[in-house]
Amino acid sequence: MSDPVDERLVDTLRSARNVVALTGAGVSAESGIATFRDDETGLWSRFSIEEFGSPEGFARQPGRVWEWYVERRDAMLRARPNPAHLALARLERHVASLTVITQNIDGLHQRAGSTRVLELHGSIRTVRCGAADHGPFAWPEGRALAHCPVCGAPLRPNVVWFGERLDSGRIQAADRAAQECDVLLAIGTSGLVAPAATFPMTARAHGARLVDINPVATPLSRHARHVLRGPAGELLPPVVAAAWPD
Ligand code: BV8
Repeated sequence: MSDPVDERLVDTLRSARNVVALTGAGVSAESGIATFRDDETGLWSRFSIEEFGSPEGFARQPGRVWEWYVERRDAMLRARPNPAHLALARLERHVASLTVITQNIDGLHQRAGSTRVLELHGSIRTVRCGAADHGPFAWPEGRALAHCPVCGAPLRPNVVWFGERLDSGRIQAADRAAQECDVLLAIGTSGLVAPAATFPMTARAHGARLVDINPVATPLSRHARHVLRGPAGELLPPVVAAAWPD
């Protein structure tokens, strides 16, 4: 017998016009994709951020970083959207606007049917030159480190590493969506990485209600009006279904 849904949250969603979902690695956990900071299973508890999450690490060992992304890309291509991704795509059909601001590179929101997705940290779909502004290019065939067709430098995944600037257009669009929304759902993010972690506070500052969906509390939790403490794939779908039983 599942727990009764939170009627206050259902009312908040039903009366919302513009919604933002800020998602992190946790929204894809139930699709079998590793998060970064979960104990034991998190990527950063098994791999060094400096080696695999920074341009310096790539410059030192392009082949090892490339191989790490090829493994992660294989897992992402095998993965399927889970009920949390699908619940957001369903929610989009019932509100004036839903903007998904995601830190994830796996493309699962789009595969679930979400149409307005801002990929703050890039995407596993393409690669770009590791030395100059060449690209983006489609991911090359094979698994070996590939090289830029323009200048021959090692290719890199088209993602944003620590210390790298995010795309300014995406940041501005995310900031605007956070300022204009009535509700911001923070789903599966530890809320530790900037500038992504700033958007819930921007939304709150402009009067939005914050919803925290995560098995554990994060720095965002104390600002939340509603909390779903558990897996997003289990807790979000019943709330969306209760708001719009179509
Ligand atoms: C920039 C690449 C500026 C893609 C990643 C000191 C203080 C504050 C900030 C900084 C600082 N020093 C440096 C900074 C800035 C830095 C930063 O924020 N560092 C932090 C760590 C302190 N940020 C940057 O460098 C950014 N760039 O600021 O540029 C600039 C300006 C001018 C000129 C140059 C530069 C770039 C940040 C992007 C880094 N890229 N990845 C990839 O390979 O995937 S980081 C990585 O972290 C991913 O993108 C990931 O998405 C992101 C955040 O993590 P989460 O998504 O939240 O994932 P995490 O595992 O942490 O948490 C998962 C959560 O899910 C957990 O809470 C868990 O409980 C929950 N969960 C688990 N299962 C479920 C679940 N929830 C729901 N359901 C479940 N089933």
